[in-house]
Amino acid sequence: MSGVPDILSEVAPRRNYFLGLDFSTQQLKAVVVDEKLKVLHEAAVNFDRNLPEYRTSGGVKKNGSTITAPTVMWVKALDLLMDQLKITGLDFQDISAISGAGQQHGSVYWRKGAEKVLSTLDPTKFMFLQLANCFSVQDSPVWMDSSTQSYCETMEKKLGGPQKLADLTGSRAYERFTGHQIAKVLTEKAELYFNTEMCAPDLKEKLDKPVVAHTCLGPISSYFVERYSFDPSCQVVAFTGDNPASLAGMCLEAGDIAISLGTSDTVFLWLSGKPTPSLEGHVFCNPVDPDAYMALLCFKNGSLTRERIRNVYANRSWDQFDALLACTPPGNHGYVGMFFDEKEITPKIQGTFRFNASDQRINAFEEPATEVRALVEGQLLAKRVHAERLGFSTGESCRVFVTGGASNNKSILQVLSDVFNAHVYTQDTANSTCLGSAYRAAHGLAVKESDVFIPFNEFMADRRPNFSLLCRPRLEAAQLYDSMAARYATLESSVLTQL
Ligand code: XUL
Repeated sequence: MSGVPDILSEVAPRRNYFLGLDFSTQQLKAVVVDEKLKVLHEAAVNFDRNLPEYRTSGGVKKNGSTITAPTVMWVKALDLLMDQLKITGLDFQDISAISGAGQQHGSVYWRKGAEKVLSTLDPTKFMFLQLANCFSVQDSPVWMDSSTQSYCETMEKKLGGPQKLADLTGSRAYERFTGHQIAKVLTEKAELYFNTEMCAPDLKEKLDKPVVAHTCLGPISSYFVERYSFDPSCQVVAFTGDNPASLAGMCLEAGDIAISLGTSDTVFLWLSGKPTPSLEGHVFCNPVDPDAYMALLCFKNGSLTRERIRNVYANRSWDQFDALLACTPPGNHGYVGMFFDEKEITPKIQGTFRFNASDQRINAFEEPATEVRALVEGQLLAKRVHAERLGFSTGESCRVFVTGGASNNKSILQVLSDVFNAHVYTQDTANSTCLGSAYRAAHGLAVKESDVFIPFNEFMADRRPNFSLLCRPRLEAAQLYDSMAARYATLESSVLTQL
């Protein structure tokens, strides 16, 4: 009827948005993207700053080599994050699918009866209040923990040695991996283990079948529908680890290498074909392609060590840190440093090791600038040396993609470009883990709706974020780092053999 407003046609149509979550060590982040995968909303909850009642430092609690985080803190962070997203103006009804990622290897121990509580959550109340008593172990071991060495040795022995274990699982035994953490709970706190709902015996029956990474697991729970007005059909795509999500967020192609400069520094590659796990690094499932894998190297001493050296030698200022780096030449007059504040993962060493130009170990460098350059060069040479052992070759045709907190520090990136003799790129949005989660949500839903697998890079082709060239390698410096990489490898082996 003309002249009479049609109320129904004025109701805004549901948009096709995707939500990505990232439970990192220090904060919980969210990003919402539209159909073209452009970022619309972002939110973050920092554990130390926004949840001081849990008394974490850098999101964790340290007690010697035992490093944990209060499990319920993560739940409270999710409660706060959802409220923050609402304040940004997001209409949750527009979200078609969600996926997410988390720091890898952190384990959550659900107390007996938790499943029932989870399935009957009251949408008028915060989740953290309802789940407060649902964890048999209150503090979750996280990836920084290195307290399980004896359990690692036992497992390697039982399964026929480290290489056998790597052949079976993609990695030799590492302290932070969940199996050893669970074995520690069983041995040292048996009553907590037996009060946990989802653990052995009969584990196989208790767990759902593993699924390929892009699977839609089902619609979002009624708690979120009723509390935040999600559409009941909103799909949840299987979550993954932070590094795999970052691989998706950077849309890596064969031959590229990604370097994430964050709490931990990680180096990762897309692996096609049959993987050959070795005693160094890890082979993980690929987060977007069921026929491929990814290789990963994890360096525990990343940004926290850079920040410590900045605080001590550069007056807590990145500008001063950069100035000190700039006033020393590539090669640092032959001085080399290795700074492993925490027990390192690649390789397994702790301590600080400084060398002069004659490869002699010294206690200190004379100048703060020498310390700063030794740190930056040492960290980046280690990445090159260990990536080459995984089969990676440097060279002008290779592209290095950087992400993570330090990826906007131009002076560190120039050293990276020279050490790898490669062009260094970054994406317009540095937040690749969160973004990768949102992309995985969109991709997972697209595959479900089309009923055939769509290769991820094809799906992303006209949607991937722009990336820009940050640094070009400088010929002279790159040549110098070729020989320095070999020298660094020899010095590292000498440190390891002296342990
Ligand atoms: C990888 C690893 C770290 C964490 C950081 O194996 O332990 O990169 O995932 O959150």
